[in-house]
Amino acid sequence: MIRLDRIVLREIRLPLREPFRISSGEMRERRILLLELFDATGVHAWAECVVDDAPNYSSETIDTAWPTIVRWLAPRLIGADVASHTDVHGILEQDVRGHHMAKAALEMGCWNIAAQQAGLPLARLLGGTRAQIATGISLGIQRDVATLIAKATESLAAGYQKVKIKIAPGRDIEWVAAVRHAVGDDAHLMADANNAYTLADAERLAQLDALHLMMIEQPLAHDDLVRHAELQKRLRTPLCLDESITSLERAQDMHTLGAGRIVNIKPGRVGGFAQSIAIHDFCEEHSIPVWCGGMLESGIGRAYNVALASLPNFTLPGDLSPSARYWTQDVVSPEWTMDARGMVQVPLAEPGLGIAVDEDRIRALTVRSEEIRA
Ligand code: OSB
Ligand code: MG
Repeated sequence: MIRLDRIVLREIRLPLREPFRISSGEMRERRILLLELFDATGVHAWAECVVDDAPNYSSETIDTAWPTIVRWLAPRLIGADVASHTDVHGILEQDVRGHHMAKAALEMGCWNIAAQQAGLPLARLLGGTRAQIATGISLGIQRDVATLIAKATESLAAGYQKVKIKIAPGRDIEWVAAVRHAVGDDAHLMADANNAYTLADAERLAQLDALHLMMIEQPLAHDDLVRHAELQKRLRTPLCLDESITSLERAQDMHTLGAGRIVNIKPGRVGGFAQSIAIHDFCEEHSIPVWCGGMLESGIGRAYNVALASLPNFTLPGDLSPSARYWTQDVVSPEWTMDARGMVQVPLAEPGLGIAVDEDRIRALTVRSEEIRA
């Protein structure tokens, strides 16, 4: 049983080591929303809400998630007896539309509390079976092709098992072709367009077929399925949906319509772990591979993603780069690392997240905080 008696929200700011540019915007510094959940039994959980400053990935931002948690979501949990962590999704979903990332942060924090109460590593509570996760890198849009080639080459040399190249009109076929030429036919490459195209671009996108990519991620609108289905008919390369898969039902629709053949699961985007597992299970039943996406999380959010990615149908490398790819210093210790084969270890030695949160550093980085009590 979970009974929260206090939740603390904090905003910290962490500059990215290098700007991260996607077709819909650029991030230089992350405004990170962290939550601390205090259970009446004395168990305590850090959680991360994966919103950013701007609504260019989803409609949520840190400035929508914060008041939504304070006014609408946290009051449903604080002081209430919640029989199981698996009930939290339904409690938060009831008559509150959208706000998946805000809901997910609370829900996943409750799963962490339940894991600690059960004495289980979070990965085990989720049903994870892997002890290490294959990792890919997501390369933002670079200043020129030469820089992109250099980064892709370095990434493969460092052990990354997949290189995802962000594309946009004018920075697509030629750029990806140049990388393919430089790294050879065996390297695992994919492209992510973050909604930069329309169906009118189908012929152009079909030129990517010649580059035998693992997949093309979310070429069309963030909420589209029907046009992706039309596009998939015209491409040999599998489409992978990210933004469009906001729930189990959307994953089912993708399958029914043929709108994609792979799913990028980001727990924040779908409202937390219960939906992530439901999507994972549905995809497994229908032979649709999944992988865990990222939202430039701090080491805290990364711990949740790594735990999720240990489930059996996460058969493709996740966007789970080590801390040093993003930050000069992370907020967890030890920081997340990857071995020379591109593997990240799942923390299995302790209950819960299994990593130490650097609370002093978080306090020092906090630019605003708010406490909600019963
Ligand atoms: O589309 O997957 C995306 C980051 C922010 C918003 C959207 C996306 C991304 C990434 C980053 O690709 C992946 C990572 O966290 O390394
Ligand atoms: Mg994406």
